Parts: sequence; structure tokens; C-alpha cells
Amino acid sequence: MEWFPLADRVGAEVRGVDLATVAGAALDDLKALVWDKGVAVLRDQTLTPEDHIALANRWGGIDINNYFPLEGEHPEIAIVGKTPEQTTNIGGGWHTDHSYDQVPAMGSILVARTLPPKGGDTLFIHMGEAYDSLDDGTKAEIEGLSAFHTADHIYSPDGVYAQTDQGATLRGQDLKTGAVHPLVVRHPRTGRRLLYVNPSFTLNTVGRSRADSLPLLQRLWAHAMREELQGRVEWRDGTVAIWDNRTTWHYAMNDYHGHAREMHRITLTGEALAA
Ligand SMILES: O=C(O)CCC(=O)C(=O)O
Ligand SMILES: [Fe+2]
Repeated sequence: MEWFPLADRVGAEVRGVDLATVAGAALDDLKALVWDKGVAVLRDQTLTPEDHIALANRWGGIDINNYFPLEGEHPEIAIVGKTPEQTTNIGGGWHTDHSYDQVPAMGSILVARTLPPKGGDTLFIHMGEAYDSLDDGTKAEIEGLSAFHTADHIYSPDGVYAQTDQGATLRGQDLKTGAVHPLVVRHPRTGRRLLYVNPSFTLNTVGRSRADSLPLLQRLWAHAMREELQGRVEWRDGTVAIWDNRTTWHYAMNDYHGHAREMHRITLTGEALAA
């Protein structure tokens, strides 16, 4: 396996790995790279849906997403799609997937199936770099704090997506979610400290109302969103991205109206997070 930086502070472009067969020590190297750099981009892959599922099982297991439409014959695969007629996309705001779960998913393996002629990139931020670059005063201020995460305001019948043209295809609108995680978690595998709050699913710090929490949360989010921490995945046919939800945030650009984009996502099982 060879790899090159995707951007200065996040991500890796990987060469010399065939995801349809990677296993053993080569798979361990790839996992370690994803945990460390946050996202690995692999080109010219030829994963069938069965290969995609087998890879996720070799990686460590699958969490079925409760909200996205599932691929008909393969319920392990969620469809992240936008038709030429739709105006809203999935994931078009900075977030980390599944932070509203008690045991949040480790990450995802996203396979490009239909791409627009241009646009539709996915942006990533490294949350270890975001934490490290906080000033000492802010690090002291957030030490020991926890935050509440939920997806209910996003997916419920009166939530964000229900008001849009993605609403009709989403599932799970009656589910109730909620989890408390430290603001700063230690990566379960690398031990690195990571800022673990995100603008989509984090509502408040524990012990404070939403209104009282927002000044601090918005300061942390604005800090993390700085362009120098970002990397960009430009999709091509055959591109697969594997990301770590603890190490990164991501953002799906919605700049290809009038064109279809369809991705196959398998969500990888994670572990409980601690400070
Ligand atoms: O479509 C993408 O590039 C990513 C969408 C997203 O947020 C996700 O699949 O978790
Ligand atoms: Fe996402």
C-alpha cells in the first residue's frame, strides 16, 4: 500500500489496494490509515454490492442506517441519492454520522455508483487537528464537558428533511434517538484527542439549555470549519471513500442540480467513546 496526502491536514489517497480482496495485514494497514488520517480515497475500484458487503464484514461489521432508503436486494447498503428533480441532498451540512447513537458507528464505506458531470464533492475536516489548534483557554473550558446528540430534529415528521424533497424516501421518522458523549473524546484505536461535537446532531452541553450552550458550541464549530483544516474528495467512476466518524466531519456539496448522483453507503460498526 502506498498513500499520499489528500490535503495538508486530512485524508489520504491510497494506491495499490484492491478493496474486493484486501484482507489480513494489508487491511490492518488500511484501517490504521483511516483511523489516523480520517478518510482514505481509493480509485479505480470494481466493488460489486456483494464485494462491498464482504469488505465491511471483514472490516468489523455493519450498522444498518435507520433512515436512508435501502438498496433493494442488499439491505446492508443504504442509498445516498439525489435525482435530477430533487433539490435537497443528503449530508449537505457539516456533520459526523450517527453521533446520536450510544455506540456511534466507526465510519462508512461510500461507493460512487452514479455521478453528476461535475460537482458533488465531499469535504472532510480532521477533528484531531481541530482540537489541537484550539487555544489553551478553550481547551481548559471544554475539559470534562459532555454534550447531548440526537437526530430527532433532522428525521422526525416535522424535522429538517420532512420539509424537503428528500422527505418522501426517508425511513424511521418515528424513531427516538439521544446520546451523551464527551466534547473531547479519545480515539478508541489511536488514542488521539478529537473534538466530538457537530452542528447537525449536537444540541446542547449537559447541564445547559440549548440557548446557553450555543455560544460555546458555535465557537467550536466555527473554529473547526476553517478552510485550512479541510480536504476535498473529488469523485470519479470507481472511487471509494472510507472514513472515520470520530476522526472527521464531512459535508456533501450540493452543487449539481438537474443531475443524478447516487452513492452506496455501508455504515461500519463502532465502539463506545470516552474522554
Ligand atoms: O454523499 C456524500 O458524499 C456523503 C453523504 C453523507 O453525508 C453520508 O453518506 O453520510
Ligand atoms: Fe454523512
